[in-house]
Amino acid sequence: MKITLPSLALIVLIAFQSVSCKKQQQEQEKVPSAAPINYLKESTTDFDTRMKWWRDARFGMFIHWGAYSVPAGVHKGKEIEGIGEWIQHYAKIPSKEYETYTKQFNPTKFDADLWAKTMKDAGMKYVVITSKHHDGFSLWNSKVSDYDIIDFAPYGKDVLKEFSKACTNHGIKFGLYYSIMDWHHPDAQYDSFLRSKEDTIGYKEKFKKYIKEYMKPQIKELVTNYDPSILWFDGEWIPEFTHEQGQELYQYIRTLKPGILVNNRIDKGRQGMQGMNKSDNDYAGDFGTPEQEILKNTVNVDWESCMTMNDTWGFKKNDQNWKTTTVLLHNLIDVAAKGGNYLLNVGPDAEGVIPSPSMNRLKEMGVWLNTNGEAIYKTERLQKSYMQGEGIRYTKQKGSDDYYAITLHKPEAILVLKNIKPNTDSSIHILGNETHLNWEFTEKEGLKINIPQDVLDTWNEHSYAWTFHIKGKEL
Ligand code: FHN
Repeated sequence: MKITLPSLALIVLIAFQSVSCKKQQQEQEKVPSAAPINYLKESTTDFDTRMKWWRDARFGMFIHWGAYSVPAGVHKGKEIEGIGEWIQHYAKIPSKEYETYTKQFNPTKFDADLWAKTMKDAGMKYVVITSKHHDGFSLWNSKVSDYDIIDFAPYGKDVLKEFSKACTNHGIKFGLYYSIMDWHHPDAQYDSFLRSKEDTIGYKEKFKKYIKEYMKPQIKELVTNYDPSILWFDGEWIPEFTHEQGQELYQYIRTLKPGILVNNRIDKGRQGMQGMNKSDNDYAGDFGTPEQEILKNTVNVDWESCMTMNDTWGFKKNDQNWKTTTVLLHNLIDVAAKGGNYLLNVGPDAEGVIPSPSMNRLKEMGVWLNTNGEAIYKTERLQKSYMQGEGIRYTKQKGSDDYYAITLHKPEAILVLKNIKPNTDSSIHILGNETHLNWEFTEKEGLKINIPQDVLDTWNEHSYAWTFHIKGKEL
């Protein structure tokens, strides 16, 4: 081919470019990559940004579902004491025998879209579902385990994949529970009832292997394949698991997904069921986790109270001790007024059906929140006092002068509020009722709201609580 001047110039240009590219690449290789971010030392600004959606959400669903839903609290004809997902422990079932339940886990009635719509209609903004509980059975297609819903159980479909998609479709943030304690894996198998506490066979060393070769690969699968907004750890109390391992795991997870939220049970700081971290160390985890209880007072750290609707997390066919909708809503209101989140549990049965008592309560909570949600979502607690006596809670919309006084019982004809001073032009009404309520404020008596009899007469068994909306300031 005859090389003309233009093509010669082109060849020179290409040659020059390739030399400069190589030089630039050599320069870049010399630049040390940025130092890894230490997520344990996150700035307050970055932390607040990451936590914002969760703080605004206030209300989520906990789901305990797995092989334990098959026996449903009864083993060899005997009702077990205690929570249903601990049946292997309380009935002292060896793993091999327990696997007969796992082999029966075939939730043919599982309907991911119905679950997601149920949460949305209930006014729940996020969900945390058990990916693997203490029994070690994985509800997803894990490449590092055959003890999972694809390889071991007859169902053979990835419920987490279906459910995460349905949650996205309904605008529900998707979270995953993962148990550090594992009663099934040969390198773990901690169970205080089934083996002595002494490290008789080198469990501490074996558990390091379990973390490296099993737990971390599983966590990577969960974060990579299901893109959770939350990882909710549990079972951290086992003696083999250490504070250093918890800190390393937190750093590992945040490196996988920097914006993810992780609860405080990733580390060793939790003070039992009270759920908040001891103050004697810098423990990993973004929020405290009171369990089956609500903090007595307000605190300046994030927290989420998780509770059952009856007495068990995992399904028990004979547990009919359901909390009333009134109790459930009053818990939510109390938690929100104290600045916390409420994670309310359902335990679906082995067919994938959420028990109807749970469904009924969720529906009723959703109706109340549909009218009163502005007093719960995106609120903050009052600085001085979140409550007045036992029957009134206060909240405030962030960045506004919109205050809410929530009466947990039918009020009297004159409601006296002590914590808020209305703006002079404030129009006060009950959310869901357009009647303008006459009021007067004096420094001495506080705010007196007159409630006409015809309004009082609308209180009924499904009222649960009335929210008085007041534009003003905190006293
Ligand atoms: O042992 C678990 C229990 O099964 C359940 O998962 C609760 C829910 O937070 N957490 C542990 C008990 O503290």
